[in-house]
Amino acid sequence: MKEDFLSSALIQNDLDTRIIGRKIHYFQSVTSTNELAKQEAGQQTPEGIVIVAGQQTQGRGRLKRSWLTPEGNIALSVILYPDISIVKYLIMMASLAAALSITSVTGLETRIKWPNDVLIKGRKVCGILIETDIRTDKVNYAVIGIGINVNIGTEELSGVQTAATSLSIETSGELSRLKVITELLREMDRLYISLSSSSGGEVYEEWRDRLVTLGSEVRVTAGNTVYEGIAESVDPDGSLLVRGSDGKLNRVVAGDVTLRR
Ligand code: BT5
Repeated sequence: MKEDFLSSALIQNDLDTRIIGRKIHYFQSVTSTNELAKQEAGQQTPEGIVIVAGQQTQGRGRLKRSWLTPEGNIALSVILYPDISIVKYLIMMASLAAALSITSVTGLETRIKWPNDVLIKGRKVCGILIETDIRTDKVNYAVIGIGINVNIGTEELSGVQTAATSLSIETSGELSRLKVITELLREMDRLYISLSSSSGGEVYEEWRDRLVTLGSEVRVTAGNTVYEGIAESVDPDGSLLVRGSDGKLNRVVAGDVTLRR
């Protein structure tokens, strides 16, 4: 299960992307690929460099939560210097690229739970953490971190509180992480180029159509506020619109969703 070999050269040789994956730095194990990418980004490393690891000892989720990355997984972070106008689309681009690439490699149906989880049959298989450094109107950098559970079993996910799965659990067999990585970087490259050359509308629509959240009864925790109701739609800026039982429409910019049905 764990002999699925990876190296910077192997990943690089399989890529025909224009921006994302210009240079690959592969490590067998790191603290957090986002942490390394942020250090590199601060030194003006060229756009599109990707830090990949097969294991993280201090993988991070949002709000200081942890992301479990045992050996056999994929953790990667991409360094970008986008225009401020497309920052809001990065989460859509990343979750869509992850969902599309997983489906293309495995044939499995994937859905997105707002804002950043990729699910297979309702279980989380991929998480995304975007960290940006923005000063007034200038983006110093954006680091897009993606974690995908690939060749790990249920026992390795037993520490996770929420419903989780991996590609090998869902396909009952070992997968090539190289294929998953190259397909993911190809999709990201395609979507990033389309974002830079268009208004982002296509990426928004494709992301919206894959959201499992819409039309469902939800409970959304945003800081100290909890919204309950029907997730009616998402705005092009990524906010979730939740209709409460009092008929009021609440706009949630960031939060955690629990699907109630
Ligand atoms: C996320 O946070 O889902 C973002 C995860 C981002 C991980 C990538 S890996 C590459 C890069 N480097 C990093 O250090 N991070 C990024 P959030 O929505 O806050 O979800 C975190 C929650 O997911 C945890 O509290 C657990 O309940 C659950 N979780 C942790 N590890 C998991 C795993 N391997 N699979 C499924 N769920 C997990």
